[in-house]
Amino acid sequence: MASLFDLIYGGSNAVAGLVEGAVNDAIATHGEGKKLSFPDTAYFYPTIYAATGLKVQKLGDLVPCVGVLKSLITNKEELGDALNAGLATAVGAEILEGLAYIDANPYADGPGIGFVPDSVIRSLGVPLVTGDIPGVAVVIGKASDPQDLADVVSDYQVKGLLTFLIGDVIDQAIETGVKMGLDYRVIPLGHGITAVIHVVTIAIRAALIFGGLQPSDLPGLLAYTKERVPAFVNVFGAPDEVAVAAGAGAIALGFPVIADVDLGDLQVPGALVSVTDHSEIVSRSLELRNIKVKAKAITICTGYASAFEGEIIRKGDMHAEFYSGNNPTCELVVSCDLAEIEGDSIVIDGPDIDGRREPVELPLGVFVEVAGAKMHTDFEPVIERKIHHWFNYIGGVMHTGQRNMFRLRISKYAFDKGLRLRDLAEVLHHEVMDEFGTVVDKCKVTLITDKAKVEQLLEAQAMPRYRARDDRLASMTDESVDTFYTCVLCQSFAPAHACVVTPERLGLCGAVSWLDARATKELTPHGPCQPIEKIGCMNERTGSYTEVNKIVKEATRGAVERVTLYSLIEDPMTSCGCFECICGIIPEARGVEVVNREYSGITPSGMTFGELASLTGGGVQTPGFMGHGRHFIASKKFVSAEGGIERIVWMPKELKDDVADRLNKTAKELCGIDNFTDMICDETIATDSDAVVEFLKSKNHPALAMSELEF
Ligand code: SF4
Ligand code: NI
Ligand code: CU1
Repeated sequence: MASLFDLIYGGSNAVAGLVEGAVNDAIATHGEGKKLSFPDTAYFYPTIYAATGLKVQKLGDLVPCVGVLKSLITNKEELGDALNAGLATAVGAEILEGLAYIDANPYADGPGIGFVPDSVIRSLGVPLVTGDIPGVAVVIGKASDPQDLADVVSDYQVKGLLTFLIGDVIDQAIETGVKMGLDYRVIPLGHGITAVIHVVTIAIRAALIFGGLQPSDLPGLLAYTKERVPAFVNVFGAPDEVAVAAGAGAIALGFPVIADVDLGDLQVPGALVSVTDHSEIVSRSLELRNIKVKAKAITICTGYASAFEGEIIRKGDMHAEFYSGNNPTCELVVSCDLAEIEGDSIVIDGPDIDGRREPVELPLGVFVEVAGAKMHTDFEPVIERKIHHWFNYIGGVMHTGQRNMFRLRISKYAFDKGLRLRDLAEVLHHEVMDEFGTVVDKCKVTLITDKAKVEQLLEAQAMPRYRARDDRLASMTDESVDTFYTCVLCQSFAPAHACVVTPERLGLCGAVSWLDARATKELTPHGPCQPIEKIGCMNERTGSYTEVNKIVKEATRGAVERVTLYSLIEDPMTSCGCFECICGIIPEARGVEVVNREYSGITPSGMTFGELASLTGGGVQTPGFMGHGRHFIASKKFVSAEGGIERIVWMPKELKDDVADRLNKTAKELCGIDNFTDMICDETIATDSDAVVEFLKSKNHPALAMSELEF
């Protein structure tokens, strides 16, 4: 048998030869000046950029890269050298895949999706830090038995892992009915082994996006992927030498490789391991990468897992629907005294979904009573908002919306398997006690499908409480509280970042409001959210406090010394990378543009969201650019140090429409402007800054009359 070195060098030299030939051919065909890029990224050829700082933008830029690649392959029989040859193979794969993108998207016909855009990586930030996605599995090759492959992938799916498929396993997964797509956390990349680079660049871009890694810091890059990206590789079938060389690249990044063939003494403990029994692959893989999966200790006949959250149930597939458009509905969590909660902890009041003609349409009142010494009415909406997620985790159940406006569907499949309303109630009861056990001592879940009773609940209890909560939220200002909170949840991949969460400024991911932060502190006293006493105000306009600075400095271990709450220019808040929006100045318009992650086009600053976003992140402060949550846009504190919302001159249309009601209300209150969003430009009007200014003039936009934005 060939030695591991023979295989790695055989594979890496073969790839180097292929790359050199392909680059020369491409230059002969297209010329050195031919432009090159992967779609929707600000990081060029990410592996090459991160490792060397070289920005590949045209074919000629690849010539020195080929040189670097060849110099990495020493053919020396040392582990370190062999791992470098593995990295060279990754660089080679990146170039070969990149060349395939010349003129057209080679993955346009699917099923593999090829290169993954930056925006998807940003969206994965929060689920990765919360442990909602506990790890990343890369599955390569062809399994001897497709069903074994399906079992492994489904097991990862149920455990919430994100799985990438490369090679024939894609067809095997399709054939065995594995549900695929980002929503299902199973992503086919491509058939060729070089497609593995599309998961490698995710890990590498995570280091650039979240880790604050500087390009050309190769040791820093390798330390980041090893310590902070919980990925591993499963190889099915005997790998050829190119696959082994690629595997060496994975090992260099810190990702263990688990093969299902007996590698004998080719094995490297902890890094390259044989597991020939397919039923042990999942557990051994998780163990090798030290991935802990939060067990969902509740059994539901159709399965219960966060990976089912994105499941869509179409009209034709549904057995029953509870929809606010057709019937009275509401979801309500109320806190009460322990003594007030009586009788069974689960009650179904009204008809279930049996014995009726499909589709069953019913009213639904979801009424959850909670009691506990440490319970606070402010935690009610925090718990209530989780109902959406908990229902969605149930296989065969889809939930959208909240409060008195929602749609809940139960599929035919789930009904046939035996799923009934009682199961839904059990899930809520279990999760409330499990997740909120620190504040909830007793819980009762009542699902009501009797029309008159739901109407009664809606009118007498739900609507008044929703209104009271909204009033409380609206009255909650930064002035009205004496405590702010930090959130450092994202430090697991952005170690230098801390968010400061205030009533009027939620965390930049959009998922952590001041109430959430307060509840988190209560639920996990030593957890990610810690109080900041509101003392030591140095500048009211910028929102600068000695205490905020002190706590942020501690929380970032000295990385960030000063942040303001309300300024875009003076010590703006840092970003981890998973911001919903980014705000950046447009000097010629004396204003700012606000761009959401989903918008992929160009903006008046001349940059895309991805390019704007690459200016900040990893805990770095970049005056003039700042990440923030969607909800912050309509806040009276939005860049208030620079003049507030009147500075907003451009937003993508979708974002503008989404925030219009609230933003217009704020504009009316603060500056007496009616329909402010009509003055704000969007991509359907103009993206060129001169044309934007013309539009603003025609609308008499207030920003034009404001002072210049200087920094
Ligand atoms: Fe991460 Fe900030 Fe959101 Fe916390 S609030 S999860 S630190 S982005
Ligand atoms: Ni979610
Ligand atoms: Cu984050």
